[in-house]
Amino acid sequence: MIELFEVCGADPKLVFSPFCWRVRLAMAFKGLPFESRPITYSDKAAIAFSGQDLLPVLRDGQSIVHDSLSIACYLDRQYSRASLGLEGIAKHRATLIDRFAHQDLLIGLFRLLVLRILPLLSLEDACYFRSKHEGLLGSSLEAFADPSTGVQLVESALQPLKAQLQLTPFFDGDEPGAVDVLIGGFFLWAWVLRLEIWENHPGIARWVERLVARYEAVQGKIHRAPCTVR
Ligand SMILES: N[C@@H](CCC(=O)N[C@@H](CS)C(=O)NCC(=O)O)C(=O)O
Repeated sequence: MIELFEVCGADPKLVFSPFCWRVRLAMAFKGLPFESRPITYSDKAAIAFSGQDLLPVLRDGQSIVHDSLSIACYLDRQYSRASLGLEGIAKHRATLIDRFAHQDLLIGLFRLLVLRILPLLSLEDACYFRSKHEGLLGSSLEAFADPSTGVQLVESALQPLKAQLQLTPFFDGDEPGAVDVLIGGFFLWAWVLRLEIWENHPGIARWVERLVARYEAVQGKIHRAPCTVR
């Protein structure tokens, strides 16, 4: 059985990392069952076997893979059914889309979500999360969590996505593929944390509903943060 080591909050059923959601979507689209191994941010011993300290990590028999895009490529190579379309030149294109998605979309969502994440962590994990991110950002999380900049960044990122979804139900056409995985992981992260910033964009809202439906049809109901997290 494929094992997915992924970030959880104090409640191990609540998994909410954008990168872990990419892998969950990839496995659901390919119809691959997996065992979730929820790990807290600071529990580095649990993934020491992977030789690095970030989640997600996939263990499939003797194969150990980290990094969401590398995991999606591994799954496509290893399991040919329901290809995500990551072979050959398509992998390079996916890498470029990944870079674009990190700009406005990821940073904008992170500004809007960061203060929702903190209360979902254990005290020890919240201290680790704060100190790591404040070091990287060079500012307090409260100063970084600037809703107007966050909304502006996300709204700008939504424009090409909206236009594309007027053409096809998924970014990759009639069926979901690598682009839906790469972008969708970020939206599922927000959806699990009850930030539905796309509520005024029906095309995006319907696409998120499709992702959730596809996922839940294979893996069962998604555990979301309590409504009080808003
Ligand atoms: N490029 C990596 C990024 C992975 C990543 O940043 N994971 C975060 C969770 S969202 C993590 O493990 N953080 C733990 C830490 O910062 O110590 C991917 O696509 O998987």
